[in-house]
Amino acid sequence: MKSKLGFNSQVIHAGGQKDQWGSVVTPIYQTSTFSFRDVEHGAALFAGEEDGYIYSRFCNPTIADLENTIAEMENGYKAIGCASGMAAVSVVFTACLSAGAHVVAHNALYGATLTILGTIFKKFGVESTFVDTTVLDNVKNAIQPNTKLIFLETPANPTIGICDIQAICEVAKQHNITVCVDNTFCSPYLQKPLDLGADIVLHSMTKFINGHADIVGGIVVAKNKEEYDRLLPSMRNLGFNMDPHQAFLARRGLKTLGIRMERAQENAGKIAVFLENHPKVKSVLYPGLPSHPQYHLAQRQMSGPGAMISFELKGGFEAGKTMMNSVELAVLAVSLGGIETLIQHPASMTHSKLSKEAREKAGITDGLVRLSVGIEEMEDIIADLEQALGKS
Ligand code: LCS
Repeated sequence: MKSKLGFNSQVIHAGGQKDQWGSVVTPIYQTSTFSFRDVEHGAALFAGEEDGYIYSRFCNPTIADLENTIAEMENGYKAIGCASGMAAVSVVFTACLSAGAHVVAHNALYGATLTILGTIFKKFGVESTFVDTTVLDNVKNAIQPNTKLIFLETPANPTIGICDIQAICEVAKQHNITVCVDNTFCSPYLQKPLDLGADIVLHSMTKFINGHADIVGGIVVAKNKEEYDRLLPSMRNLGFNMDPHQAFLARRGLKTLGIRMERAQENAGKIAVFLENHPKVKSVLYPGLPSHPQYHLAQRQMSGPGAMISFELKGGFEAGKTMMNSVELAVLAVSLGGIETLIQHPASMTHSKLSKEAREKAGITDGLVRLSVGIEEMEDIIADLEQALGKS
């Protein structure tokens, strides 16, 4: 029955941990450890011969509820809850890479993902090639005999570039390369990378999945048992685990993902058109606009264009700065995917740790402004942007 349910029914009823009281909502199991009935029971749990909980760094019923739900929403085998989106990224990198390995990654990933590949993982002997993975030939040309991982973000942060997941996975399979897709901008409501051939999908749950800007969290979903068994020890042994309270809030936020995304997306579609027609705006990047470079791919690959917009003003950075300082309803803050509209400047904020050259190569110009559209009244968001643009 459950597999036939629509998204909003599934996201509410999936997962769950039955307890002796019949709690409708999985409670917060605020415990670091779980008692064993006897030595034999403890040994059986450690040997994996019996299901159960041992220690909250390994797993916990509240976290398991969230993991099981997201694995189901992504059509994956199992999921691994993590302390943050960056912990999820780190689980993937530490599990899939070792000294001498090579990564092909999109050149417009979230700033910290680019930074750790270029610094921390480089220090441990991992080489990375950053290319515009929205062009399939760039991916093909970047592959080396030691390439172990292709890492994509689609739509990418903050250029909203869209990669052809299916085509890239077909190329990767020919070379026995793992493909991981950071699905943060879409959430499983709009895109299911595992169905398109990816091996691993991850999210910063800080964004759309939780949706209320009150936690930081991440999750990795494996397509099969083999992939899960490869990923799990990184989370457990390196201590990238979630906290049960954080998992509870993420699970609660997840229940309304579909209706939040529908509303934010509806707002974003109208705001993108408003921006594109505004005389002070030079360009708008939004997958729902026919002017988006991968508009047709977005229509094929995603079930909707989402709620993230990037744009540039004709007056460049100075005009964008005045605009961001003038908004009254929208909040000048990093992060995204919450119920409130957020505006930020990637070159000086989320992507400031990259060199100017790396930013320019990736299309992150100094004038680019990123808008995460919330679920407020669309007219109020537009009125706010209108008055702020009037000052810029
Ligand atoms: N992946 C993507 C696509 C992200 O946008 C972020 C964070 C992460 C991973 C890391 O997730 P976290 O550890 O923060 O949960 N993106 C941010 C942004 O654009 N502004 O602030 C954080």
